[in-house]
Amino acid sequence: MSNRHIEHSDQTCLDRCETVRIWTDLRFKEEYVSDHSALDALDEIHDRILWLSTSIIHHANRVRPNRSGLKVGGHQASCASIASIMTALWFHELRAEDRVSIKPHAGPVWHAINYLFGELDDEQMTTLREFGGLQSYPSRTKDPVPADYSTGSVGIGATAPIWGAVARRYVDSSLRDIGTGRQYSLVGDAELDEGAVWEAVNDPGVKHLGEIVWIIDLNRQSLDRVVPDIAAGRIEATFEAAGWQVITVKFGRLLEDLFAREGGDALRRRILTMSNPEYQRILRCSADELRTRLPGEAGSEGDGDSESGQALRALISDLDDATLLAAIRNLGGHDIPTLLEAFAQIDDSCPTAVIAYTIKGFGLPSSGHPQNHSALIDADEYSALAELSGQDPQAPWSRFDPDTPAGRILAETAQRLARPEFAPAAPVELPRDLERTHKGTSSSQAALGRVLMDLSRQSPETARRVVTVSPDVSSTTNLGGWVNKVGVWSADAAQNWFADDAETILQWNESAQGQHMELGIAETNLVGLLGELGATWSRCSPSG
Ligand SMILES: Cc1ncc(C[n+]2csc(CCOP(=O)(O)OP(=O)(O)O)c2C)c(N)n1
Ligand SMILES: [Mg+2]
Repeated sequence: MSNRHIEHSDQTCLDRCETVRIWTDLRFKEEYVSDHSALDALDEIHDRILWLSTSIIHHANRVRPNRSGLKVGGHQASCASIASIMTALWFHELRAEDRVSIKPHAGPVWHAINYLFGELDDEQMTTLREFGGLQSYPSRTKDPVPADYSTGSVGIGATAPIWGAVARRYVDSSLRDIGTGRQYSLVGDAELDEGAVWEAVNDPGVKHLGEIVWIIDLNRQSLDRVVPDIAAGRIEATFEAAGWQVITVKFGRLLEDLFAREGGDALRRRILTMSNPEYQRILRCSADELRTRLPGEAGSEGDGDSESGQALRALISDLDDATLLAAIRNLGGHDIPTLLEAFAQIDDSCPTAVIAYTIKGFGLPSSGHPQNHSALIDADEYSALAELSGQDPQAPWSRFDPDTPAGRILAETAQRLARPEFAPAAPVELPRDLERTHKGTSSSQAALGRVLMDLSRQSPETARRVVTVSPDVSSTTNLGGWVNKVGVWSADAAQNWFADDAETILQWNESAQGQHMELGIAETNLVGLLGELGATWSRCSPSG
């Protein structure tokens, strides 16, 4: 696709936002301008994805017969939070050779995308959490369309593509020319509380993996609460300190446009300095309440009687209710052109974290409410959403006509993302006997070291398929001989400064041809890397 997809119409942002569909708490219905531009088509695709993902969960909980009466579940608010990010990613940025790990609770968004591509049929859309049906969390083995990465345990899916990238590079440099592609993680912001995330980000080898792109859905909400701090600065600094590029997508075009007006500085300062819980609270306000709360009361943090409070009041008094409500929730993670501009800045020479500000439940009645994690819309709200989306609540599954702009983007994307058929390599013949008789007592570690050395002598072809991994215990687990023989794998070759030192027994020769991988004392990283190396047989197709 070309840049035309991020071109705006001739209208100013504000005019445009006044006329296009404004998602608020189902209290406003604005017709959106269908000017047949690609941008409008992307908006339309987003709206359909929001509708379908909400419907998948709605059907499982409120329509499908439920003999046990037990809760089925699913997370409409978590899906709504990331639907725009996934629309921008899939329908503009993603390539066939890329791989994506999707935040667990966004499974239905991904099912909706697969449905639009025609990879799922209407009946499958009614099977969320049924035995053999669509999985609530993306699965490589249990979903009808296999996910690139299985996710579910919060925090673990975020790091999997790092180890997937290492495993793919290993295969590419050592065994089979499979190229590379970006490795995306779509990460919930509360996943960053998980220690394993920082264990992986800080691994010294990771800063060399330019194919890593994390897109963080910064909705400031976890399961139970609004995260108290404005933590984005800390998150940005932590990624930067680890050698990552950081791109922050904070505001959408409507807010940016307001910031440029008289009183705009005061509005920006007010939004930037209010606490996360206060911001979430004002997302739940009517336009009238906003007109009082935004400038703030005298003596409060946002002092409405101060000069800036008055400027802010004057600015928002010029806005009609719908625009004011749209503006306060106009965060960059829901503004597709802003996201596309951010994606265009990704520098593939180092890992990237795109921090996208979003609203949990965007476009749903529970939008921004601290307790919306498991909230399900009721039948009336579903009907209202159907009306807003131009959809039929009785027949919710529908795709785009191929002759519409959205249908054409769908077809182009399906073609772009098609992956070639992949035949796994034939397994090598394993030797039955390494011709060693074990005598006496010895440790299993010593036996492992000997087996690896014997293997490299008796069956070099088999040994070429062996990769060892250690969290800083190679020498103490008797891998020294093996490491000396096969070398240490590294994305970048490094000089061995002790190669000429007579006292050095363990030779640390790093190159992309090495077969031993060394990590720091970080056992979750170890398990993640082992898992991805073990999955290369099915992942590492010639398409990358
Ligand atoms: C290891 C682990 N701990 C706890 C949970 C329970 N849990 C599920 S979702 C969630 C919060 C997720 O918040 P976030 O990642 O920000 O996603 P959001 O729904 O806000 O997009 C928690 C704690 C889990 N699934 N896995
Ligand atoms: Mg969150």
